[in-house]
Amino acid sequence: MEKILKLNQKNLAEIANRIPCPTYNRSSIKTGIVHVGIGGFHRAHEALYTDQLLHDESITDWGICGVALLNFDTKIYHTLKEQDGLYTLIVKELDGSHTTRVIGAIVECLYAPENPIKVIEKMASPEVKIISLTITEGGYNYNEATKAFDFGNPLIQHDLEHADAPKTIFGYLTQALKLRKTRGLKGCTIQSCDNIQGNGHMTKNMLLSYVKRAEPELKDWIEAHVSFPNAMVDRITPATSASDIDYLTETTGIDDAWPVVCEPFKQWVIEDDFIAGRPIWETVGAQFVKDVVPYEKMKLSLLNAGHSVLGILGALLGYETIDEAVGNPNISAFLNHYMDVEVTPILGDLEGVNLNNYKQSLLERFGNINIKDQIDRICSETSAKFPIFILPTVNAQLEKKGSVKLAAFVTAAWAVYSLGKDESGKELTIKDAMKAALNEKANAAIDYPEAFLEIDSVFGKLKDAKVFVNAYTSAYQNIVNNGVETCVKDINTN
Ligand code: CS2
Repeated sequence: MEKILKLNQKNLAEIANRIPCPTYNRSSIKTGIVHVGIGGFHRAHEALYTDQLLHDESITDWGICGVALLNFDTKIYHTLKEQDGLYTLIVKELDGSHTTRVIGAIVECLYAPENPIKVIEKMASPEVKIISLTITEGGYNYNEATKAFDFGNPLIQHDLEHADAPKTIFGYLTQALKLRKTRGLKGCTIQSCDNIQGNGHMTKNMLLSYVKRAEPELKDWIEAHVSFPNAMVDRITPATSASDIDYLTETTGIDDAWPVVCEPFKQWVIEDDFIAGRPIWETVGAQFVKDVVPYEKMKLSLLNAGHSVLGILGALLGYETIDEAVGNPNISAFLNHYMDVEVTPILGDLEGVNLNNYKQSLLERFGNINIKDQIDRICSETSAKFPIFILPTVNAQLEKKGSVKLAAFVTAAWAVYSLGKDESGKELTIKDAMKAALNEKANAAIDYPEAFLEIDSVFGKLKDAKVFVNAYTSAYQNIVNNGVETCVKDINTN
């Protein structure tokens, strides 16, 4: 066994004898991007693209400052800090092999709860041209029922009262942009990398709603000096497991406290709207397009919704990983059915995209047995995901009087799932900011299935759509009486 080397800048030259490492001089890279949310996805996606770019020696302006925004992110912050921003990316190929490399694009790290002013100053720094975000679907503080920014959120109330010590992204961005304005500095780009339809528009709308209340005179400046490109981001990035960490140490002798694991596929389609300039990410595989909306729609309603379908049905059947769920032919047939019958008709023609190939490739990606993507991860925060991944399809189908039967079935399965047990009676681990409300309504649904649809912040006006409610109610009774697998077989053959 080779000597164990702790991953950090000091050991990098020696580690480079074992696996590929950054060959650029990290200490000469300036920070051009502040990224908020340094979980696995960012590190498998934007940070990787940027790392590849930085290998071109002429590019020295686009290092990343990773910001951990929440108390919850303490561990990842300290890990990255100790490792000088370095981490290993382990790509789990379809044939079972692994491609492993060290990523060096995160050249600084900050922990917001410890020093909010430092984060605000960094975001306002003239060399920073882009503030990018992976703050999760729920992080945008959008309420599906009111279709507006949720001022009822206590953290938002806190930010309105404590401008210098914010807790949410809205408080941070507002203060940083205010500094830029008062100092006569240029604006910047705020780039969402979250799974939301029109994520740039959403970011802008939510930020401006907050600004109108917190700093009304800043609004016009933001409109004129800040851009918010939409983007579609894609790479399946499961949570890192203890065995991934052991695997790395055993096969390479590298001790990395938090490597990132991901699938080989990656995609990033971005609107070219960067007011203060941008890295030439297109040279390392990103696509810049005029209109990203169709790509987002396709990805959210097929990949992300497909994940939720497999996750919810799979959880009830006692599966732990997505490949197990899609490996059940009845479940994969149901998913195919959902994609073909309910999603495809609302997508229309996507220029340059072969939808059949895309759907086929999704099944292969979901089926990657080396990824072991956790159903717990997929089902986490479904209350924030459902309105984005599934509801738009349902609403569009309702509008054109198309089929909503399969989506209604998944919704009913989610109601049953929210009772907290799989079909064999085993406890489910539910991670959801709305867990208590979901559970309460799920219990009420035992006698009156529609009760679950009364959660307006998730379902909007769906409870008023008779066709959906009927399909949902009969699916609910069916699942309770016969179990998911029998129902799914039935649906597939009818
Ligand atoms: C997943 C996504 O969280 C989820 O439910 O669908 O994290 C998905 O793996 C990524 O969006 C893939 O790009």
